[in-house]
Amino acid sequence: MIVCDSKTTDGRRVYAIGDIHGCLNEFKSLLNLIEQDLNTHPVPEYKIVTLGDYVDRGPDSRGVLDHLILLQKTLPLICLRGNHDQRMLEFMDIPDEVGASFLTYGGRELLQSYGVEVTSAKSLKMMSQQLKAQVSSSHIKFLDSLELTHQEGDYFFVHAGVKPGIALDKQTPDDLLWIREEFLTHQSPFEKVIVHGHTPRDEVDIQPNRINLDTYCFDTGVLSCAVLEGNVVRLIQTDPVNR
Ligand SMILES: [Mn+2]
Repeated sequence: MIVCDSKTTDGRRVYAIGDIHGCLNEFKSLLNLIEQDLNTHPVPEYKIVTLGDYVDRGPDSRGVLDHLILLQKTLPLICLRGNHDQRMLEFMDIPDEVGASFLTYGGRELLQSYGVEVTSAKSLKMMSQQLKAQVSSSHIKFLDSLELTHQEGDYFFVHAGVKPGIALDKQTPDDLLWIREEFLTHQSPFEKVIVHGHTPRDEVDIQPNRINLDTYCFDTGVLSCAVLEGNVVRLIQTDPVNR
């Protein structure tokens, strides 16, 4: 438990979840831990914010999207957009512009989760068309609906980060989805504490001006959640697995 200067609105708790990347089992385990936490520490109002990158790399991108769509019907869930979620949409529209790097950055596993076979004999365009044929309209609608940012009290939630020196409401989608070093090395305060993922680290990284919740779940099995309430930050994480 860490006590800090930043606060959520009184009586309100936020569970912020890092990059899931197709790890449906870990996501379900984490949701169980959150449910247990809500039972042991009841609160008048709470929200769950997922920080984007639902697809690619891990084994079940399709299952993660199905589960998020289901949960949105019953939980106070806010799903933000990650660069990989955006890439998935782009790959279905403009595969040649996205390029073959799509496959090496986890797209291979994404395609396989939708039953699309990846072989060197197939063009990107062909795989793109086969993916489109398999992806249900509810998944497209979900991906289209993802917001770039969310705010609660003194916290600003976003997938990658923000560009230093630019007001939070003037950031470009490109920076919000992709920024790394310029944001991560920035030491001074931002307008709010930035809660983000995108750049994986061995441990949750809690700095005075930002909190990084991406802990390589697709590789380590550790999916991380920050529980923000009043001026306290707690962590909930799934156990590591051997892959
Ligand atoms: Mn990312």
